[in-house]
Amino acid sequence: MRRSVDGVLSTTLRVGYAYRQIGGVRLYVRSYEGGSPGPTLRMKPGDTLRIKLVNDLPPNRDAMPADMSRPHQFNNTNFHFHGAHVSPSGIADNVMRTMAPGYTYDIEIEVPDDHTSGTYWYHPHHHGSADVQMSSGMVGAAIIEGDFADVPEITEARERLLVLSQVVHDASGMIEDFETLFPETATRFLAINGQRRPMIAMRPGEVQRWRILNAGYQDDMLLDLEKHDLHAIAYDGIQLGVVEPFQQLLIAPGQRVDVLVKAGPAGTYALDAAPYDQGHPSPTGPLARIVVSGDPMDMKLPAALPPQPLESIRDAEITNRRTVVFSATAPEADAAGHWQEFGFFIDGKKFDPRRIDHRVELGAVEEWTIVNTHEHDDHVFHIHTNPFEVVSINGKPLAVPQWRDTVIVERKGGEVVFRSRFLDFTGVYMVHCHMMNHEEMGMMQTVEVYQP
Ligand SMILES: [Cu+2]
Repeated sequence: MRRSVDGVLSTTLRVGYAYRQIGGVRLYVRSYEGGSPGPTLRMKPGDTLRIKLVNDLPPNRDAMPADMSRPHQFNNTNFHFHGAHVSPSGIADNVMRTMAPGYTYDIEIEVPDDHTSGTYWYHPHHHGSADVQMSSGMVGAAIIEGDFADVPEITEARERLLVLSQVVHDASGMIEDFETLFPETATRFLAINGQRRPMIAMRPGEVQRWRILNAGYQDDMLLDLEKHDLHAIAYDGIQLGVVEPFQQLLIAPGQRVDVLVKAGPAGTYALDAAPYDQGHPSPTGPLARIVVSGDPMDMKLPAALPPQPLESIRDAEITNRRTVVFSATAPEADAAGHWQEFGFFIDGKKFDPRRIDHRVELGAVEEWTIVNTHEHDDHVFHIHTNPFEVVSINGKPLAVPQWRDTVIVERKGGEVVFRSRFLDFTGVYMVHCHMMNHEEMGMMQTVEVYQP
């Protein structure tokens, strides 16, 4: 864990190959600081994040392809602070930077004083290599502290961080070819914090707060904790205004959910990824075992939460509307197809970093409709820099609109409508599918926010 001191979180992140032992398998993959996940960054609103990123990977062996959306040059990297409302320009959260092997780069990100507090994360975002690097475990949590300060049932709860990942590797325990990642059956097993099926200890009646991050490179997970509800208190780092209890909770890649768990009687309970159909079967299997034992505690779930921190966007605020269409082409035998037979598009086009797809005035308040015309797969919409308020899904208005930075858009014409304020920062940033196989193959656009 790396913490801010006197308003500055100063750290090195070394990117290099490392051996890892996980679930009885020996991997040799790209990593942050030799581990997976990378170090957890903890800061407060108003802090400055100052990172020296040392790219110790070997030189790239391949030349740039003519088609940018063929995965390539796996040893280039950069840094993205997912979900943060920070500058996308210069040496801040700028995913257009190339951090080449053999060089060291400074990153400096100022977190605004009024930033929402919650569970965020970081990962590489270089087009061509991000998927290979994230599936190798180059992911980490970034926690902005200070939420629920007036809710003792939450501040007194023991906190745990659960970084979910899909572990994937070739016969040599490496990821050096896109074919290791692409078939929809590619995942070998699921892990939490780089461990296969770890134990989580609780006492009977204890309430714990779990910060859950789906850092898997590709798929949804339907979380199921045997005989226990998961009580959601925040999505994507943004506090909810009411506790939402779930028997099963779906989390897409890129999303976070903070939950309270109140342990039942002594015993061992399974935390699993349960079957779910996202167009292909989501990966299933054991995630952790919860061992409840010891002296009982009488901890309570909060009866109420304070109002959520972001003001709902009124109809009268909207200055513009636009529609964004996710689509794909697939071979007839979808699941068995080779990746080169697929195409992934937004508004009918593959990603081109030289093209600006959306120009938005600074201060605009927009309503976007995201449509997924792909027959085979749900997709996962994510936009950088500003969170959005989901107001309807598949034509049905939400009773309580939901602030998010990442949302599932269902296949066969699924539709999500959200509103967003484009505040504080100009620059170019990304809209993309957070299923990294899709992003890497072109399901990404640029947004330029400009000062009128
Ligand atoms: Cu997708």
